[in-house]
Amino acid sequence: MNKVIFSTMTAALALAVAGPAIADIQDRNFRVSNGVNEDHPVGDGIEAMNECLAEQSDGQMELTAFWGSALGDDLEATQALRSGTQEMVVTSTSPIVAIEPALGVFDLPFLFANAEEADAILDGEFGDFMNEKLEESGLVNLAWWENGFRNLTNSQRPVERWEDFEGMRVRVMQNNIFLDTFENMGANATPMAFGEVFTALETGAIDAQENPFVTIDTSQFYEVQDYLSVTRHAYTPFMLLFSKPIWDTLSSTEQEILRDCAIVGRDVQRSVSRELSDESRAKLEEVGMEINELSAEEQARMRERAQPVYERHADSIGQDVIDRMMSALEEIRSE
Ligand code: KDG
Repeated sequence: MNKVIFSTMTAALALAVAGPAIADIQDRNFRVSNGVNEDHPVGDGIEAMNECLAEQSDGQMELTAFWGSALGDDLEATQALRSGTQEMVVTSTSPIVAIEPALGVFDLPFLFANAEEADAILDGEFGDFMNEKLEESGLVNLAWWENGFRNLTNSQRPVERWEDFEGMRVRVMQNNIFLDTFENMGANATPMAFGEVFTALETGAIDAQENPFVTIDTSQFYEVQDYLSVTRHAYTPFMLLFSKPIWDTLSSTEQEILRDCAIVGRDVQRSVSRELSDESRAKLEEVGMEINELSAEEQARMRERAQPVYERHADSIGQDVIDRMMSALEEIRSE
């Protein structure tokens, strides 16, 4: 008889402990949008995050993804989060500087030398500092994912020196720093939402665009571009943003599960992004793009040419933000 009482009490205690956690989780289906296509590494990150959510919420929480700007471009989707009419978006930082100008620090040309630096900055104190700013704008950044190092494609000629940009009609993200960077090189820069780029290249409305190899591949830009110049002129992070008005209605258990699974998704997304980058570069050569690597000397000349952009945009970004970034980078580089 004692054994029955003991096992009953144990079961009751277990339920009492687990109960609040399960009760804290409701059936949730969060919409997440992005401008790239599902075969981009963002798709792998979302899949990994969904598996984690299913496991941690006993199948009660899941993401439904919308691709190719189906719910609007980066800025439109992010505004929907702020108004509480959409739950999540995976967006580059660049188009969101209209909401949080400090994000413009990531657009400064040649800021990061490699992905390791980017990870250390984004996953460290600087990333937390930026996340606090984003929350003031109604956005919860669950994790920093990877868009990647950006390279130029065009339909006119190889770009081997900054002077080769002269007169080239280059699409840039909707961001004054990118606009200034390419105008400063002599290009005719046109700000444009990502979802419009393929058609603009196809019709000849623009000559060029710039994105990581993986995006050039998965968005089929190789079908309408002949030349790929490896410039690595900027590293763009992705933010996995959640609507703060909706976030504030979730239980702490649900919020913790979302944060944990966003990190699981991040690690998969970054890993696939870096594995696929080399494969995409090889594929772009196989399908006939003429690829040139900027020499270290020419990259240094391009970097030097771009320096005035830092001074011109210090006020809009915030000199304190730039100083914080530079000292964080200096610390990483001295390790
Ligand atoms: O949603 C992400 C994409 O739409 C976009 O940010 C990709 O780097 C990009 C670009 O050039 O707009």
